Amino acid sequence: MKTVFSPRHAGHSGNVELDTNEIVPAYEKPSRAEFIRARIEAVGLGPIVEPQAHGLETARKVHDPAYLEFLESVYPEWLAAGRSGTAMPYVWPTRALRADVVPTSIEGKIGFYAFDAGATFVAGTWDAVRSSHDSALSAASLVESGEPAAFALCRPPGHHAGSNFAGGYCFINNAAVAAQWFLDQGAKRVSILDVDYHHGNGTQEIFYRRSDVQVVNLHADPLFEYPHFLGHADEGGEGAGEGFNHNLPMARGTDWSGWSKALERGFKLVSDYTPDVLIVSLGVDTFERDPISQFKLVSDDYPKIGREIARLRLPTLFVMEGGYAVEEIGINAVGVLTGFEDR
Ligand code: OKP
Ligand code: ZN
Repeated sequence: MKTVFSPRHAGHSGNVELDTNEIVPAYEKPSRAEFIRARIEAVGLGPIVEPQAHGLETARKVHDPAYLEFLESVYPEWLAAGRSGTAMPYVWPTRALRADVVPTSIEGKIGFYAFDAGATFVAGTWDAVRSSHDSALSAASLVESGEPAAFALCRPPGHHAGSNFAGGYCFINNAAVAAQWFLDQGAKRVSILDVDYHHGNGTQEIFYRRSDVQVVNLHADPLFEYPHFLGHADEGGEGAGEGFNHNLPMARGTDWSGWSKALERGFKLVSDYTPDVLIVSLGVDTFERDPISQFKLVSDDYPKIGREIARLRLPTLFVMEGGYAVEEIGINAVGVLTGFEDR
């Protein structure tokens, strides 16, 4: 299968994150994408092409246009306010604060449009975010034009980004924009299967009241794991979206035997929905040696995931999300793709 990948991801680098009680280099770093690219070349998965430039029209249907303008302007405004280095928020409009008035100061705005301190900005962030979004849409076009599958090697990832907030290393929700784009091309139903270790709270929020995009999430139980405040099994959608959101939270230490059972349940939900297209939010932080995660999948499990996904016989767009064990991220992510192609 073809991979769509932009070297412009690398501008989103050198940023730091708040980890428990110290500021550390961000786990979501450029080498992640480079290891995946190198592995694609090593196994000969297929051509790697650069994305076409896309406008933000489709993104504006799943994100608040004011939020997208904020993403573009935040770093210049951060500098103009006399600050330097990584821009990150430190105050959020949570319960009992006003979430309906956008502050004019940069420190107010950056908290207003985020749910955590994990989506941080440096000078090259917006360009990298745009390129990641473009990769998702260009890979979606390949599927739309008849390729059985395509891989959007997106960086930064997207599944924690919601209609008007960043967080968890995510800015634009690449999978959500691709889903909207397929609908705009005439698809009636799109399924998003999110196999990242973390719950895709942004994807869930964006489609929670809609029936045209089914969201199936396999993840660590938010009772013990990030993002902590969404992803429980009783979140089934609302209004027109009722019955179209499915959460399959799992315990700490889950290995293939438990995880694959959840995957089977997810497949049943997807095939009962009879989507026109499947989007896989592909995170490989379920890996046993992932530095920030607590599941126990091994490298041999990833081709099995791909093989199982192929059995759904759906046009499939893979969109890269998380995975932080950089030495193995290529083996594991590309393992899913070669398994899908049964090689
Ligand atoms: C992004 B994706 C702090 C841990 C929180 C945030 C994880 C974001 C994961 N000590 N880190 O879903 O892979
Ligand atoms: Zn993750």
